[in-house]
Amino acid sequence: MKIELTSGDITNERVDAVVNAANSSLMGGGGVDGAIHRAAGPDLSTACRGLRELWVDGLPVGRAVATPGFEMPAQWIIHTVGPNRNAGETDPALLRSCFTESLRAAEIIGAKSIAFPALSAGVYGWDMAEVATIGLAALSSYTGPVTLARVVLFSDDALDVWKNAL
Ligand code: AR6
Repeated sequence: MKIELTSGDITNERVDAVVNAANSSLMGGGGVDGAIHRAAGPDLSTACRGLRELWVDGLPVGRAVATPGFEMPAQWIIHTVGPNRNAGETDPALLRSCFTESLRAAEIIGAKSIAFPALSAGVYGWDMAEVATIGLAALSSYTGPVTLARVVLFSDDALDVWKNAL
């Protein structure tokens, strides 16, 4: 799988699937989650409410589920819940799981290209360099059918951190 690093707004990405840095409720929030809900339009909330009928207690940390992309350029949105360091969730395996489970979700829906944000590096309080190391380790060890993973950083500083980690 090819790994690309870029900066920008992930909601503009023309890939098969965009990964959302969601929370367990799946009902939206700030950061990437807010931007994705705005860009996808109100049908996304309806779809997420439907998912909550399957995940009545919310989506667990480290798991991933897909919805359509609705009004976004991407065909799919893969919602994953990163560990919240501010709530004491400091296990790197949970963050790695977000990357690997998102790739698994991409396989299930047949997505060949996927865009990731810096999961857990915003509201959830993880250090950007640590997210980059964990994320890139997960992506570079992937051997399945997804052919492109693009990490979309929200600032040039964040992009530099990921470039250094790569
Ligand atoms: N495109 C790309 N990256 C972005 C964008 C964007 N449009 N917006 C923010 N970032 P965060 P988390 C960067 O907080 O830490 C929400 O309320 C941002 O600068 O979106 O996993 C959810 O509902 C940062 O580097 O995700 C959860 O409650 C990175 O994306 C919680 O926040 C991740 O920041 C999840 O927190």
